[in-house]
Amino acid sequence: MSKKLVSLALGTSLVFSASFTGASTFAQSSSDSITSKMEIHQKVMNIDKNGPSFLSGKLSKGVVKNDKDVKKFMQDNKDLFSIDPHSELTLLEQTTDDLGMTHYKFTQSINDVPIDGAIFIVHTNKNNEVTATTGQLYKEASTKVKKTQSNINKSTATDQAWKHISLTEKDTLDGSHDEVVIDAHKESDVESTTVKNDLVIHEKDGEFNLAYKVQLQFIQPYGANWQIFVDAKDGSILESYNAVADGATTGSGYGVLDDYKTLNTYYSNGTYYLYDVTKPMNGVIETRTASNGSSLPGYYTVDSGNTWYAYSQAAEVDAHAYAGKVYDYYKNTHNRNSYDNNGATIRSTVHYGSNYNNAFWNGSQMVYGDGDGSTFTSLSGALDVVAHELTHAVTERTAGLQYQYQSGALNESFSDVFGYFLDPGDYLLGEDIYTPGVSGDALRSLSDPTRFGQPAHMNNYVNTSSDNGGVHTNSGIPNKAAYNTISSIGKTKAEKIYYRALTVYLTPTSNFSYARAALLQSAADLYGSGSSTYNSVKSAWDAVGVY
Ligand code: D38
Ligand code: ZN
Ligand code: CA
Repeated sequence: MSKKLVSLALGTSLVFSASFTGASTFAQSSSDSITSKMEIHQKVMNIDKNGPSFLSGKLSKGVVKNDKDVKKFMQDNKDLFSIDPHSELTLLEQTTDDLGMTHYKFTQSINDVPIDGAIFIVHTNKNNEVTATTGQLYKEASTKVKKTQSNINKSTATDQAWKHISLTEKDTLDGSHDEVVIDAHKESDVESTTVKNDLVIHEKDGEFNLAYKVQLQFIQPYGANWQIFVDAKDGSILESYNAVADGATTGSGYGVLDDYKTLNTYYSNGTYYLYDVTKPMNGVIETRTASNGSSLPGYYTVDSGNTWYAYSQAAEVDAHAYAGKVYDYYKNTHNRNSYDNNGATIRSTVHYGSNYNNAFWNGSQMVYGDGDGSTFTSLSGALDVVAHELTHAVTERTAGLQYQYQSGALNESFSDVFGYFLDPGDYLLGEDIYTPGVSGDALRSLSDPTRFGQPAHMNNYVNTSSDNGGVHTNSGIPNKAAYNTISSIGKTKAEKIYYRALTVYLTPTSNFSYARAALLQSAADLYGSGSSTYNSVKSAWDAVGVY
C-alpha cells in the first residue's frame, strides 16, 4: 500500500521512487491532472502522523501555478497529506525566489482558528512543478477540535499570563527598578514592553485545546519573550516558556562599599549567573559562594533579575567585577591572557569560612572571607586586594618565587606592587576593606612600610621563621624600593619594568639582590642602560640597602 511505502524511514541520501499509481486517489485519469506519479527523493518523518515532514522529489506531474492549484494537488494526494486543504489551509504568503522557485506558505486552521506551529509550505520549481513540501500538518485536528468558541475573553487571558510569571506590565516599565540607576547607566532605562495575544489551537502530546497565545516581551526586570498558552475554556496555563536564548548579558549590582557597577553575567534557564564569557579567554571569569563555609569551589548563586542589589550579594559583585578589571589590566597593559597567559578560567569564591579575616590564592582559585565586620569587611571589596591575590597566580606561573624568606618576601612584594598598579590612588594596600570603622587605615604601605610594622631598609630586615620567614614583613623592603621607583619614573614605566622582571628574569630562588639586578636589566632592555630611568631604579634599591 502506498501509505506504507511513504512511512518507511528512508536515509536522506536514498533516492526512492514511490509508485502511487495503484491508488485511485492519486492516479487521476484526466489528462490535465497535476498529479500522477510521485518520485520522492528525500523524506523526513511520517507525514501521516502528527510530526513535521519534509518531502522532496518530483511530486507533481502537471503545473501548479497558484494556491488553488496547490490545494488541488493536495486534495489529489489526500491519502498522503491527510487533511482537507480547502477548509483547513489558509495561504499566509507566496514568494518567488531568485531561482524562480515559488514557496506557498499555509497555516492549518480549524474554523479559521490557526493551529499554533502548523505551518506547511509547498515549493514549486521554475516549471511550476511541486518539488518539495515541508512543515507540519495535524491530521487529527479536524476531528479532535470540537469547539472554537472561547469561554474567557482576551484581557482575562492576558491577566492570567502576567499572573503566571508573577509580574504586572507596570513592573516591566520604567520606575521601581531604575530609580537607583545613575545617569552613566542611562541605557538601562530604555524600556519596551510588547504584549501580543492571539486565539490559536494549541497542540501538545496529541491534545488539542483552544487557547490564547499570550506573548509577553520585555527587558526589565529581566530579558524575556514569554510564550504563554492560556486555556480559552478556563484560563488555566497549558504551556509556557521564555524564548530568550541563553547567553552573555550585562547585569548590575552594588559592591561591598555600596557602589553601583555593571557586571558581565550569563543568562540560562530563566536565571542569571556571575559568569563572564566576554573575554578572549579559553575559560571564563566566574564567581561562586563557598558551600558549608569552606568547601571549594562552592556553588553558583543566581539572580532572577540580573540585578545583584542584595546586601548578601555585594561580596560576589566585587569579586566578579574586580577579577574582570585585573584580567583587563594584564591583557591591555602587558598582553597577558589570564594568569597562565593561556586564557585560564579565573574563579573566585566568596563568603569563605566564618568571619574569616583573610583572602588567598589556593593554587587554583581566589578565596575571600567576609571578615569579622570590624577588623575586616568582605575582602573582595578592594581592587588592590583582588589584584594582590591574582598576582600570586601570575607569579606562580612565571618567576615561581618560592614562598619563604627573601624569595617569599619578593613574591608578596610583587603582589602588593601590582595591587598599586591596579589601584593607583594611594600607596596603601587594603584601605577599602581593613578596619571599616577607622579611616585612613590599611594593611600595608609601599611609601611607608614602617607604619604597619614592616622594615623599609635592609638594616631592619627581620630574621624569623614565622610567616614563612617573614614574607609579609620583609616585603616592606622591596615595597619601599618599588615606591622609590614609581615616585621617580612614574607608574607607566615602572609597571613595564616590574612585569618584565617578573616574567623574564626572576626565578624561584631569587633574593632581594637578584631582584634589583632583574629590575635593572629590565630597565636597561626597555629604556637603555644608564638612562635616567635605569639610574632611578638603581637609586631606589640603593636607598633600601640592597645592592
Ligand atoms: C590583621 C588582623 C587580623 C588578621 C590579619 C591581619 C588584625 O589587625 O587584627 C590576617 N591578614 C590579612 C592580611 N594579612 N594578614 C591581608 C591580606 C591582604 C591581601 C588583604 C593578605 N593575605 C595573605 C596573602 O594574600 O598574602 O596579605 C594571605 C596569605 C595566606 C597564606 N596562608
Ligand atoms: Zn599575598
Ligand atoms: Ca590601595
